[in-house]
Amino acid sequence: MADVRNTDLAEAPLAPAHLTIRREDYRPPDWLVPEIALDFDLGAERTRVRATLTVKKNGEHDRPLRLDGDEVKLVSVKVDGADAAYRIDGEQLVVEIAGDRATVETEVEIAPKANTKLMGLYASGGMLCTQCEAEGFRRITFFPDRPDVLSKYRVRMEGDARAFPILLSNGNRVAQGNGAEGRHWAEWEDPFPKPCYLFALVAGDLKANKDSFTTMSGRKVDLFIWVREADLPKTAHAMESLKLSMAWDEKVYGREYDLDLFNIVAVSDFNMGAMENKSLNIFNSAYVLADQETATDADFDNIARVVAHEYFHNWSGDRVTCRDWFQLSLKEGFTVFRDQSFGADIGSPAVKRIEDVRVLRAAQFPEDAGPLAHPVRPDSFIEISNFYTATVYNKGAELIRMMATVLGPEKFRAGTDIYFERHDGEAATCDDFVKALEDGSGGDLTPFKIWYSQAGTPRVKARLDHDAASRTATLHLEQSVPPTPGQPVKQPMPIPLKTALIGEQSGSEIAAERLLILDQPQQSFTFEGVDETPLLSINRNFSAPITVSADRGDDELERLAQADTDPFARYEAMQELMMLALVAGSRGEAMDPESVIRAIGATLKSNSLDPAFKGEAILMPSEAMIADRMDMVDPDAIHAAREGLRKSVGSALSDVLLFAHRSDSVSGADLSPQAKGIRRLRTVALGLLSAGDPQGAARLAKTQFDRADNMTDRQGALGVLVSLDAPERQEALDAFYQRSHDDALVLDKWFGLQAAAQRPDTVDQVIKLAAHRDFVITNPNRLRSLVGSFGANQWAFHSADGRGYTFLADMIIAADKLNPQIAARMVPPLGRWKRFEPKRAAMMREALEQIVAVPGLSKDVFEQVSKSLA
Ligand code: 0A1
Ligand code: ZN
Repeated sequence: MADVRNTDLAEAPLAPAHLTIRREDYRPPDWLVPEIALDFDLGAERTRVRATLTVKKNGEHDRPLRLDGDEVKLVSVKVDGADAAYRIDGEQLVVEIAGDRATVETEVEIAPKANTKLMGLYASGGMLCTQCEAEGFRRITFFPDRPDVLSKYRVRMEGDARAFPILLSNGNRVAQGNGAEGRHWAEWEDPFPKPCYLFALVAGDLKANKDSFTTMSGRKVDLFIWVREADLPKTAHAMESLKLSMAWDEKVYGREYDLDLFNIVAVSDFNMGAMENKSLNIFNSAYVLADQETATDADFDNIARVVAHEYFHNWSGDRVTCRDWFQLSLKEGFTVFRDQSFGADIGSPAVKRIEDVRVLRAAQFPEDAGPLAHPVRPDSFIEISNFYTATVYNKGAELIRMMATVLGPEKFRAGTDIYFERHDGEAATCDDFVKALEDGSGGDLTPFKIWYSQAGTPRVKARLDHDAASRTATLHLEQSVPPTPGQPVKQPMPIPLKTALIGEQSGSEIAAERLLILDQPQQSFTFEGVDETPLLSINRNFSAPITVSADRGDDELERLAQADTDPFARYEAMQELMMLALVAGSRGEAMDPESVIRAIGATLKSNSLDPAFKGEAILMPSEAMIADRMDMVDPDAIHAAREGLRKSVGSALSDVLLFAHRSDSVSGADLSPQAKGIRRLRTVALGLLSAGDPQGAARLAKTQFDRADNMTDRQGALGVLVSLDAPERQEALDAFYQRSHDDALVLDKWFGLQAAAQRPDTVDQVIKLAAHRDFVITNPNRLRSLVGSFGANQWAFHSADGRGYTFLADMIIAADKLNPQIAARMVPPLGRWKRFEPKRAAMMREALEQIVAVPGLSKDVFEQVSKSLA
């Protein structure tokens, strides 16, 4: 890992003790650890860990061995079997080694049950499990905790056979046996050298859904999904997703699984979605467990996505890992791109692209426009956990997608083949990845590297001039990249824009799609043979992660919403049409809803569009997305404008909306894209109906709720009801609670839906819910479902009296004492204060100041809050 220095005062004015780590300070490790043997004496209260490290000097130097530790109690240190001289320097154990090689043995004690950070070895629902990425291994034993130290692991664990009948680690089980007094043990060996962040151990009373997969070279792989016995029936979808993923990676990337065993374990307390530990993936139970009664279609899709993501990491992450944490997007951006492509291949590519872009716009664009903006490959950090961001993951995926678009599928595949072969067993960099793509394709990708280093979302202005006399149309493009923290001046970037022209009358493609590369501040492109008035279809399929302002009026957008030959561009025209009205309304200007009403009506009535697409296209941009278009955000004005437009649409189109809501009844067991699309459209239609006729819609929603044979319809109905003032609201909430209060994942939905309600009293409800007996602050899913959903509910969170801010600040302070990583993830809604009207801005700032004044604040929260105040 890079050297550490005192925090630069200019960057973080309030930094007392927290250190900034810089990419430019990277140095290779002084000592390598080719082998490690771990011996665990397991107990929830106390676990003893003996580690035997074979260490080897790396290069010529006389520096001691430095091992990282965090909250581990040191019992003893030996070098080559003898008591050794050592010292503790901060959190490191420093051992002088005489020669070039040695065997270093340490013994430590850790306390899994007291580990509320959920990093390292911790207890969850009676089982013990680990989470080591990014720097959790140092909470288990002393070790050079950095991703470029790769070791072969041999792990022995022993514990009570009744409490922990199942003992798992990475690789293969090589021995097991019974010990004294009801204890038993197992030994595991992983033949693949790996960085310590990929180490995993699980001990608990678990049962497996067992299956197998035969790889392309004919090897049979045993597959296990480990859960509590009662949850076994909910593992079928995860297992199917796993087998599909294994086959897909063989077919699309030529990547075969490399061991005879693959384990997935579900745990209910987990900081993130899941973790790709070599052959022992550990999952947040939310991304494993699903059945028709408890999971929505979106939950099923998310399970497939996360199972695929973790599985794909076996190559993009485990076999080829990262040299240092600044290279995180090397594995994450690429793996997200891979899981997105998988999702497109197993469902509808157009709808999948729309969903992925919606996530990017909702999560990454605001990040890139705010105080926490950072490049895909960051230059510095205080706490690496804060950099598992939408920028590193989703913008990183867009960057890979742009390079894949420019190269085309065959050349891209030739490049990834070289990447995997060249760097197998290594810790690589983002530059290595680009070089492999270049060597595989023969192309020059140097210009695209700026996407790794320059933060901020590029803006492109587009103007199309048609000259009927010369039958040409000229597209004038201009790009700019806004300043971001630490990057006041920006360079032009290469922006691949898939572009076509659509005939205003004919509605057909009058100039076929071209891939334009905008790489200058200003550039023009000419289309020949343009006889008809052309309409501009630009950034088709969202070929670049940018914003476009194309100066297209309502008529043009309405026409494109019906006629564009690219489904994404068609969706985009629809969204832009709504956005124009919403922005005008939010500014207090007159809002003419007629073109929106006509366009939504035409979309709903179209015979050629599938229901899933319709559901996406008519979904109104969120209040947060409208806010992104405003110079100064007034949440009340935005809310009023959006509700106003929803009401106009809901009233004017009640017939077609009722038809979309009523029609095509499908079985809840049917998970085909068609059935999912019908359910999606049904609830989107219900939402619009509720704006036009709240009482009538409350009755419809209650009927949908009562009759639902699946969670999608039930949650969809409740999601509409929670924002209404009708007796059906409370009835449905109570009924939902009754059905679900012993199912944690379903109860999360109950909390989340109420926190997302569009009501003036949501802030009061949320404060009450935080005192509810089922609210558990130590469980990340529950905390996210209440506090995360509330922070994303713009109108409620920004309640004019500032109580939303005080509530969030109190929650962050309370959560920080238990789980800093999760607490830090709740900071961003407060951080956007500069964009809000002055009264709210002042209160948001005050809330941030209140947090940063807390003594003993974690570096996780400190980093996010101090950067937000800067
Ligand atoms: N590598 C995982 C994400 C992950 C990162 C940190 C964690 O620590 C709590 C857990 C998971 C992934 O991309 O899926
Ligand atoms: Zn990942």
